[in-house]
Amino acid sequence: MYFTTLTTLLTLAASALAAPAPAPTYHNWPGAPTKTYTAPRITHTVVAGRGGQLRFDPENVVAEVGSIVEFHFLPANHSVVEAAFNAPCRPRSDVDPAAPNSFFSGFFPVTPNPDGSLCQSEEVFQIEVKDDKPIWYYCGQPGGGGHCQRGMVGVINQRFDTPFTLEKFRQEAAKVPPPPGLPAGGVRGGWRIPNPNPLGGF
Ligand SMILES: *[C@@H]1O[C@H](CO)[C@@H](O)[C@H](O)[C@H]1NC(C)=O
Ligand SMILES: [Cu+2]
Repeated sequence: MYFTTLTTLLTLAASALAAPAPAPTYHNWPGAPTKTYTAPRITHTVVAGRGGQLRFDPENVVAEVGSIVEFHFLPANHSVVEAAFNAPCRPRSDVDPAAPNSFFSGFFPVTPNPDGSLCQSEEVFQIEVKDDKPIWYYCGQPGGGGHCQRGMVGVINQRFDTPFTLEKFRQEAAKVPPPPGLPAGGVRGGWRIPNPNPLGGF
């Protein structure tokens, strides 16, 4: 009896030790479904507004399928919106029926520290790279003539052997009459989560 109980306890203890750590749970914006990743992901960080400039940095990311691209936001009030290459400064969902859920991060109003130094948004926006096709995006801030029109655009997995270049995308963006289009329906197509590294310097 004693022996059986001991064996059972040891078996239970062993299985508890062997159990995989629970997958981290990422919460979306309020009311959105919770996403649980089933495997660890490589995360690529992109910073919007580094140095106070209307730029994403890096604006050209190479990311494997299944990895995460995480957007961090510095002052002023930036966003990230998915676009189609041939229609910059517009939500991709406006022009591509195959992408009704193209991503939009919402806006991230961030004010500089009292001493004027830059600080990060309290939240970040993550998207998952679902295939190896290029992902084009822009900042949807219409203020100041439109951040997209002023060159705040970027790409994930540009194909360097094609004419579809970031430079071309930026040139065409400059010709789009402001304001840039914003997706109806608010934040979507990704996860807006607490900033995992709010004190990280950028
Ligand atoms: C941020 O920009 C958006 C879009 O222009 C605007 O609706 C929102 O009021 C701005 N937020 C702040 C705090 O300025
Ligand atoms: Cu912007």
